[in-house]
Amino acid sequence: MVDRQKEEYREYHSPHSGIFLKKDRILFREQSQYQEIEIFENGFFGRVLTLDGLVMTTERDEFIYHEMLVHPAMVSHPAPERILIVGGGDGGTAREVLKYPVKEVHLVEIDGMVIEASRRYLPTISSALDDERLRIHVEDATIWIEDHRDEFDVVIVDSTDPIGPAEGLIGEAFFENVFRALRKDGIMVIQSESPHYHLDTIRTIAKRLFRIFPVLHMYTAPIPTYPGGYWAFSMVTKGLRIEERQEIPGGLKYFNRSIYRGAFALPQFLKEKVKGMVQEPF
Ligand code: AG3
Repeated sequence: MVDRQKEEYREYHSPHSGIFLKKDRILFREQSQYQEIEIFENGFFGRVLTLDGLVMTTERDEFIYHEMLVHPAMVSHPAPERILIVGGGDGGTAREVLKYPVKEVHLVEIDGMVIEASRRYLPTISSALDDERLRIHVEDATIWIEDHRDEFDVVIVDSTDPIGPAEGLIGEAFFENVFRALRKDGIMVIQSESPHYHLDTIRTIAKRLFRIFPVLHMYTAPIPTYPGGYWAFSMVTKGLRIEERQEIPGGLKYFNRSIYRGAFALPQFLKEKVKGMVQEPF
């Protein structure tokens, strides 16, 4: 049955297609200095966070994105102690990182209102934002990182689509600064958009990373509410070979050893697009 009473949320992924979600209840809607932030309730996906009308995360499927953004890099590092999260104001990435015995996590989010709204309306996602190992900096990460050299074991870029405020986060200057901010065995991972809708963006990200980092891997995961329901992640190192070096935390809902070994296997159309740049680690 069609429920015409409720406002419908639509996100266009192309001029011809997209996703719709019923807004059962709007909990938060505010224009920040950077973007429009909205959190609404949906009968299937639970609470949904959108930024400028794009789905960032939902209570039902956020575990796939956040686990897949964090765990492949964390388990691959020989001793992940100092971690940098770029973006990630909802706290989901920090929650996953803090499942490891890390010493210090820095979260650099440009928009403080995303953090405040998530603390208030997305408690299961933002649950770790008060952990004493976490330091939050409400700043532009592209500038913040310039003063940090040889400091981090893992850098995780949990950004919005690379248009508007997040554009600089796929820039070569930023990637160079990340290279310098990483310690010897350092790993960076960056969410890299949809193989179905953003294949050219994926190639651009790969090209820029490949110019700077000697090792580039890519992996994918199915995320129902993102464009195409299918998402890419790029992972780079300064030469470190990827292998399982940390124990996988208990209680995860998506990531496990088989996913770790299988996720880097790319479908042919994506593999061809990043040929000569991306290697499969296993
Ligand atoms: N960051 C990636 C979301 C991109 C979704 N894009 C879109 N809906 N067009 C999510 C941040 C969650 N911590």
